[in-house]
Amino acid sequence: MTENRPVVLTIAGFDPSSGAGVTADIKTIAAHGCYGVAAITAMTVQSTLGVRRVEVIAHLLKEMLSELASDVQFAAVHIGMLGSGECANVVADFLTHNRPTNVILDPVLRSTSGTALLDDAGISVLVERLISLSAVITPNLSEASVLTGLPVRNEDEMRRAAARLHEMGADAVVITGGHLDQPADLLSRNHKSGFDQQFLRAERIKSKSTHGTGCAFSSSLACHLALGRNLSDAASLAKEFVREAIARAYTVGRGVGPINHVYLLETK
Ligand code: PXL
Repeated sequence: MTENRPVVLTIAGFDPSSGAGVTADIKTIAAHGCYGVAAITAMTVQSTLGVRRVEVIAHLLKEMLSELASDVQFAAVHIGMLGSGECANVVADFLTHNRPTNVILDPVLRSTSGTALLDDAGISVLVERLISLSAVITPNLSEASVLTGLPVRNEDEMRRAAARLHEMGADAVVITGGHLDQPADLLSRNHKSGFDQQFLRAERIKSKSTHGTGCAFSSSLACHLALGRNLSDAASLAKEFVREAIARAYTVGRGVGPINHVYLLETK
């Protein structure tokens, strides 16, 4: 007997340490019982000690996306590191022509170590095209600030930034506030009757294994939507997934290590 599983596409960069990027996303997607396919935007040279170099590979991205789209139906699409304005436009064209459902945009701008992962032209494409082509966008505090031009340092400012992102075309926004003194994510939705905003709260876990938490949150969210859950449940479950993946991490490398993306598959 054949069984169908939701196919989740991730469009992102390659991180050789597999804490972030497409290889990390594929682990997350598999752990959620979905089938992961990937299109790569850029190669990075990095380890747990930091990002050394980034090389964008836009010329193959368009072909990878159209080959996959000609073959499989995506239950969700996750967008992570885009690298350049050229890649961002390729992705925007792909979304415009194929109109996939459950598009989750994680507007990755910098690595934890501070390396730029998107150029200024790419930021313009996020603002002018990709935000309004996505079902949910998942900026962290500094990404929300760059996209809106507003300060985003506390819960009130998160509410204001989310409202601005709705005005800029975002249907739903999760601003991840893991770096706040009291960590809290804001889920904000734009309904005809107005904005609906709720904070998702959890205690911070002290850990050296936090590389890739943003990618894991947005990929997990994509999977839960692909599996048919509503956005509010999907956001809570994705938050829980990241929390457990941090709590169940083990040491890899000498720097900021990866979370344990596959803890759901481990019995012990
Ligand atoms: O965490 C952001 C991120 C996303 N994608 C890739 C990365 C990083 C951070 O290093 O390398 C490929």
